[in-house]
Formats: sequence, structure tokens, C-alpha cells
Amino acid sequence: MDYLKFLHAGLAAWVKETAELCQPDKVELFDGEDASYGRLCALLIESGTFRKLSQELRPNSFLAESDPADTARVEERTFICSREKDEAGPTNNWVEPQTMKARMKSLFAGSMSGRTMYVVPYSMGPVGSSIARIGVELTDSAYVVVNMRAMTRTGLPVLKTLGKSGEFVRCLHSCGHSEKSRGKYDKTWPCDPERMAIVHFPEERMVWSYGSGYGGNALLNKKCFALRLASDRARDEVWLAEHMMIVGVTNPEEKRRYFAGAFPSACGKTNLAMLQSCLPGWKVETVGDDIAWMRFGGDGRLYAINAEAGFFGVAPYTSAKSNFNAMRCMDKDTIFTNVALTPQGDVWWEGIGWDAPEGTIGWDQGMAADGQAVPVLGQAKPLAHPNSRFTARASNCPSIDANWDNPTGVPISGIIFGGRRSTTVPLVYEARSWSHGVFVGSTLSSETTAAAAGQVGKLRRDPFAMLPFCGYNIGDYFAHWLSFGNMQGLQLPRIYQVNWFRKGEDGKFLWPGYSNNLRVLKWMFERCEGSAGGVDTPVGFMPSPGDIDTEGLGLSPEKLEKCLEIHKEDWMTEVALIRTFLLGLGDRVPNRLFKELAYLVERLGPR
Ligand code: GTP
Ligand code: SPV
Ligand code: MN
Repeated sequence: MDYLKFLHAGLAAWVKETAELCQPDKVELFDGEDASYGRLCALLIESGTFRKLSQELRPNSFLAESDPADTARVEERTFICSREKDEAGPTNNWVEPQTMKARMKSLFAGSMSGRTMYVVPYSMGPVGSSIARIGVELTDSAYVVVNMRAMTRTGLPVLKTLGKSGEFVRCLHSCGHSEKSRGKYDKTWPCDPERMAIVHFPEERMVWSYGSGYGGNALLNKKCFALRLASDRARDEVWLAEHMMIVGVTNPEEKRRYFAGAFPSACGKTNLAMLQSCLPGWKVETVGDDIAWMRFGGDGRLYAINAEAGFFGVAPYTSAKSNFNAMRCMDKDTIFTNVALTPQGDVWWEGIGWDAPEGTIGWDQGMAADGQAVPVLGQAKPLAHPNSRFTARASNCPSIDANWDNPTGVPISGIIFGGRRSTTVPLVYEARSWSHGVFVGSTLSSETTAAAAGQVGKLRRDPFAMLPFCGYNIGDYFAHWLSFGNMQGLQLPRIYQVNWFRKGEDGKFLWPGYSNNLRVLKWMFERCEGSAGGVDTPVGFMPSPGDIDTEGLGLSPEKLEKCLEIHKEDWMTEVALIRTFLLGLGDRVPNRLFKELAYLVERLGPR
């Protein structure tokens, strides 16, 4: 640990103290260089965590298979340990910080024995940008290090920017040791599913995560820092840290507008951010697919940066047809987790666009001896886990926007909220005002997905797609969003709600979605220009069917009408659900939201 003496004193002390607690065999600084990345990938192959994919088919790419007990975020094991319970609020698990620290310390004690502890300095946002922030993750998982190398800016340039006294977020992660043997996974995917905990100490700007090696549980830069801790910080410093994609849309006259969009996990951010244009003359470019940090500039406009430098995207149903650009991102230099492996050494998943070649092995190799998929709950078990993911670099994305790592960010014209709603919510509508838009965001709902452990397809409210990610009292979060409506001199973005997932009586999606979503973006774009029509409806301004460009779509006018329908009865049910939800959040929910609800009821008219 010779280099420690060159480090930031606070960092050096923390590294030393953590090594004493966790007892790794070795401590290693990750410098972010290609050679170090390559060496760690080789180590991961040696330990059986990684399998190298065919160099011809997927150059420099790897497949990892996780323990089946560790495949998604665990919301019930995620805690916000602020000093006061009320600070964490009704949507977060809370334990008194000292109690939690004692509990976690007993888990961390000796948890890295037999392993190396990596010190990973990283920047969220372009290194040196005034919006960017630095974090350091101490982890005993080489898998975490190589993923962070692809998804964030890591290594020596970050340390240099941090200097001797800069501020950084402390992220401590250990996969831990399970008390029970987990067979081959003890070596290839260590974890401790029975005792997993992902714990945030917002006042100390610190995250402690124990027992999981997967995704947002372990890549602490992502949900833990860039959303939970950053949202708390953003409230104090008057900015926004959001679970949003950022996309640039250019019209045939070469005018470009940017949109930010919050969709709950696995509800379409990556697809919308990488959308391939279906309209002649229109261009779409990607800024980010998961986390936007936004701040109003001196000119009154809202500027957004992508806090990340890569993607951790959902694999299933990603195909050249549904998301061409994502498929190109993973042509090379990609880490796949929990997808299936073909005999040719390539990857495969449900909905990839071709049949699985004979001999394809399921993600957990849980195949029956005869090669038939093992049925689970009456369904054929998928070969790729429903939350299987690809880790790819932004620089490998063909649709990446020229401004994607511009330190000042991109100006946002519109904010989009969307979830999976098989009924009720129309294809698109525009909020009447900022506070109405905040109401729409606050009451966003979706059927649940495989991105978090638990039941799939259950309707829940997911305000701003931040239910699992808001690091402080959600009532205060709503108030923070509302506060921008009262500030002088701001050019507030317009706010939209969309729903790509409405179903017809046949149980099929009504709207063809994917690249066709540009038709909806085009309407928003033209609304911002003041050139598109909008009908005043009880829920907000909506396009009449003629306002949506359907050239070449081949969707019947009846179907389009169904996409746009508002059923009063459904909305009365919705109103009741919303009221129950808001009342359940306690007395910090701003009254303004109840006023917006009352307006909605008034506009819907008498029963
Ligand atoms: P996280 O990374 O978990 O935060 O999710 P995300 O919001 O980026 O999700 P993503 O874009 O990867 O979407 C996941 C799923 O939504 C995939 O199965 C897609 O096929 C599906 N999806 C995305 N866009 C559409 C659409 O327009 N229509 C339909 N029917 N499905 C879509
Ligand atoms: C999400 O669940 O919203 C993700 C994946 O983006 S993870 O990083 O695992 O949280
Ligand atoms: Mn996400």
C-alpha cells in the first residue's frame, strides 16, 4: 500500500481502516488503464466468473453467470439510514444509523478474507465538470471493477481531480461470505443472499453494501450514489438527480431539442434513448439511458448531463428490430450477465431476433438432461434471466450524441413520464402547467418488472420512477420539484405522460412502440415549437388522431383512437387509487398535489 502516502489523506485513512475491518489479502488501486482492465478480465476467467465469448463474433466480450439467488436489486434490503426516520420518509426502509453501522460492521468483519480489495476512484459526469461528483468504491469484486470501468469514468485522472483535499462519496462493497455453501458459486459468484443489505448514510455521504454482487446492489456509483445520495444532495443545492434517459431529437430543418424521460426500471428508457428514426429527415441521438443530473442555467434553461459513461441495459427483447443501436453497442467490448450461451461462443436471449441455435445453454445451465428447458410455474423457463443485462460503453453507441459528455450538459425542452399500464393511461398527453406536471410525475404508476426481486406485473405507484431511488422523504421531494414552478426567470420544460404498453381486448399492445415512439416525440417537439395541435381533455392536452404522424405506420385509425381514449370510469378508479396513495405518504405531501387531484376530478365531471 505504498501509494497510500500519495493519496488524499482522508481517502488513505479510510482505505486503511476498511482494510483492517474487512481483512482482504491485498489492497489494489484501480488505475482505469486498459491493461489493468485486461488483467482483471483474465483473473475473472481464471476464477470461473467470466467466460470469454468468441473473439470473431464478440471481440473482447465476456459472459458472467450470477448465483440464482442474486439476480436483481433487492428493495426490501435497501435502507436509508438518515439520523431521523422522518428524513427517510414513508417510501424507504430505515434503521437508526448507529444500530445499522454496528450490524453492518459485524458483517464486514473479515468479509474480504482471501480476496483483493480494489480501490476504484470514479467520476459521475465528465471529469472536472462543475456538475460532476467524485466517488470511491472499495470492493472485493473484480466483476464490479470491470463493470465500473465500462460505465463510469474511473482511474488516475479522477484521483488527480480529487487532489489532496477534494470531496468524495465513500462507497464500501463486499460480496461477503455465505454461511452455507452455494456450490460452484462460492468461487464464481460469492454472495450472502440471506444477509444482503444495501445501506445509505446520507448525512455522511456514505454507502455500505454487503452480500450481493449484482447490478445496482453492487455498482454503488449508480443507484446508491447517483440517485439516492445525489437526490438528497440535489434538494439542498437546488438541482435534480433523476432516474431519466436523455435523448436528442432533430427535425428536418436541423433544429434539435432534448427530452428527459423517467420510466421505471425495465420500462423503456434505453429503448427511447437509442430510438432509430422511422421518419424521413428526423434524427435521434442518445445522451444517456438511466441517470440524468439536471440544473437550471443562468439563461433559465434546464441543463442535463448523463451521470454515467456507459449502459447497463436489459438484454431480453433487445433486437436489431426493437433497438438497433443497443445491438451495435454490444458488438464488442461488452460484459453480458445471465444471458444464454450458444455453442458458437455467442450470446442469446428471448427476443434477440433469431432462434436459439441447438445446444444453447441457459443462463444458469438449469436445463434438463434432454436439453429441454425446465418448466417453472407452468411456463417454459427462459434461457436468459428476465433481468439479464449487457454492460457497454457509451463510446461504442452509434447513436451517441455529439454533446453526450459536454460538461455543461444539454438544454431540456420536455420531460416525459411513462410506465407500463395495460389500461387507462393514453398514449400521450401534455400537462397543463408545471404543477400539474409534477402531479403527473408524483402519481406515475407501472406494472412491476424483473429489475427488482419480487412479483412481476403488479400495479404500483412509482413516483418519478424514483420509488426505489429517492434518498429522502418523498413528500419533500415532491415539494422540491414544485418549487421550480415558483422561481422567477426559468424556462420550464413542458411535461408529458406517455404509455407504450396499453393493451387491446386481445391482450396485445395497441401501439407498435419502439422506433414508432418517435411519432409521439415529434408531436411533443412540435408542441414545444407551438406548431402542433392539442385537444383540451380532462387529463391534459392530447393530440387528436390527426396530430400524430402515421405516415407509413400501417395502424388502423380505430386502433390509434383506442390508444388515445380516455374512459371516465377508468379515470375515476385511477383518482381513487391516487388519493389513497398520496394520503398514505403522510403529512409532508404538498397540498398542491391534492389541489391538482381535485382539478382532475372537477374536469372529469360528475359521475
Ligand atoms: P432500467 O435499465 O431497468 O432502468 O430500464 P429501462 O427503462 O432502460 O428499460 P429498457 O429500455 O431496457 O426496456 C426494457 C423492456 O421494455 C424491454 O423488454 C423492451 O422490449 C420493452 N420496451 C421498450 N420500449 C417498448 C415499447 O415501445 N413498446 C413495448 N411494447 N415494449 C417496449
Ligand atoms: C434499474 O433497476 O433501474 C437498473 C438496473 O437500471 S440496476 O443497476 O441493477 O439497478
Ligand atoms: Mn434504471
